[in-house]
Amino acid sequence: MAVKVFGPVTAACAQRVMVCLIEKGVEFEIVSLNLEAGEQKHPEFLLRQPFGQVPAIEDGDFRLFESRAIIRYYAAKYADQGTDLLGKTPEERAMVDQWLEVEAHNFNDQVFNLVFNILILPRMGKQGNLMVVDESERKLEKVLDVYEERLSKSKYLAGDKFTLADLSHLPGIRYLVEVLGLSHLFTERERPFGQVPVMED
Ligand SMILES: N[C@@H](CCC(=O)N[C@@H](CS)C(=O)NCC(=O)O)C(=O)O
Repeated sequence: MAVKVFGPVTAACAQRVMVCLIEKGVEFEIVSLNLEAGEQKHPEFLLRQPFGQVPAIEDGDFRLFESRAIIRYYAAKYADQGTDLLGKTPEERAMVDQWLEVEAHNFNDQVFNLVFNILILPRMGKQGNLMVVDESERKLEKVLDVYEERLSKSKYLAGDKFTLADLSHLPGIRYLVEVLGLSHLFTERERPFGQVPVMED
């Protein structure tokens, strides 16, 4: 039975889950929610995700929310299928976890501020805060400095193989480059983080 992924295909957090399922060769179907209409806050969806956000998955009787918990689950459940996204030894796995945490707390926070102020607020007829945009871009540059240093020593973030750590960045990078037009954040760097494929729509 195909895994159900709740969330519009355009939502970055849902894309994190979809790209992982694609890498693992797991069949899935999208149950699309209209976020602008607030469907994620409807009582029946709150039973799946009590904070009223996407994504959530349903896999037979099993339900899970939080995109990074979901990708860790599928990388472990299908460890021997598709791309190995976790690493084999405890040390390799710990490196993947380390860079996944960096993505969640250092990278994603700034991407969220940029998307919110440049895209979402104007869509709601409100003005984005340019000071927050400037500050977030500066903070993001510093995170990317760390990545650039790291990528001068290893091919991918967690080592010499593409893992969940890289995969988890793909939706955010796509938003920065394709939606917000901030490709200079990457292209002006010596190592533009460009060994990682950017997900197609
Ligand atoms: N930590 C959560 C964050 C989920 C999240 O922020 N989802 C956004 C879409 S990317 C959402 O549902 N936004 C609508 C809302 O918050 O009402 C995860 O990674 O699953």
